[in-house]
Order: sequence, then C-alpha cells, then structure tokens
Amino acid sequence: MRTILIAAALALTAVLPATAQDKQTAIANFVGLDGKQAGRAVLTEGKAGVLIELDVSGLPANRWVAFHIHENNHCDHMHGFESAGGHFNPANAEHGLLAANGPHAGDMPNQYVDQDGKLRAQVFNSMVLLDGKNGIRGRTLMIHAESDDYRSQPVGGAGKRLACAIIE
Ligand SMILES: [Cu+2]
Repeated sequence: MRTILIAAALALTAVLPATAQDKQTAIANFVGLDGKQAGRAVLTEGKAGVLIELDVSGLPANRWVAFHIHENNHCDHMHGFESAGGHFNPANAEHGLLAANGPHAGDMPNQYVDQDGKLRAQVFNSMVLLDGKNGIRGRTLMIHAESDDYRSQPVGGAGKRLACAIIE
C-alpha cells in the first residue's frame, strides 16, 4: 500500500508544471492598464542571476521603454500600478544603471517595442535571484511608457506604468 501511494505521488509530480515545484523558475503574467492580460514572462534562476524571457503586447509601437523590477506584490491597473511601489532596491542604492551611486537591483536596460506593439526580449539580471535576500519572487515586473535615462532620480524619467506582472 505504501509503495502504491509513493508511486501515485511520483506520477502526480510528473504531470504538474515545472513552475509549481521547481524553485529555480517562476512565471509572471502581465496585465495592461485596461486590466486585461497583456503577456507573460518566464524567469529562470542561474548561479549568478535570473534570466527573464518576456513576450508582451499592446504597447506603444516603435519605441524604447523602461523595464524594471518593482518591490511590491501588487498590480492594480485602476490606479496606474502605483501599488507596485518603487524599484526593488535592497542595497538602498541610487537609481540608474549609469548612476554614480547606482544601480537599483531592479534596474534593467530599456527594451524595444516593435511595429506591432509587441515586446519580446531575453534579459539577464545579475543583481537578483528568485528567492532569499535578493529574491524577486513575489515582486513585480513593470514596463513603462518612456525609456529610462539610466541616471535621473528616482526612476530615470520612465513615465507611466503600462504593464505589470507579479512574479510567482
Ligand atoms: Cu519602473
């Protein structure tokens, strides 16, 4: 009987998606300002950081936009995603990949939205992991309307928040 139970548990484990039990990966579903699903990201932890593969649509075409990790576990489109809080910044640094006293761990390079309003990218952030002290699980990915100037405080002129995704 015991053997059968173990076999059943193993079989169940095999059919669950990897994200449900594999601590090395996470997913994030984007919501747009209209409250509708706008895309998703798959996050995979490596030894030195997290690879973020994202595919988002409904964005302003043909432009560079800021892409950050924000600190809170909340995407409220009714209030412009303000509830996601500021950038993930465990080291209490200044904002900006090129700032003298930066960057925030959640700072990442701008991404280009194509002519169809789609953003597809693969970004590696070596300042974070999925879990633990610099962990981003339970935080948010954010895409803005403007590009990040990588220097000015506190958000690099990134403008409106257009799409938000909780990392889970
Ligand atoms: Cu941001």
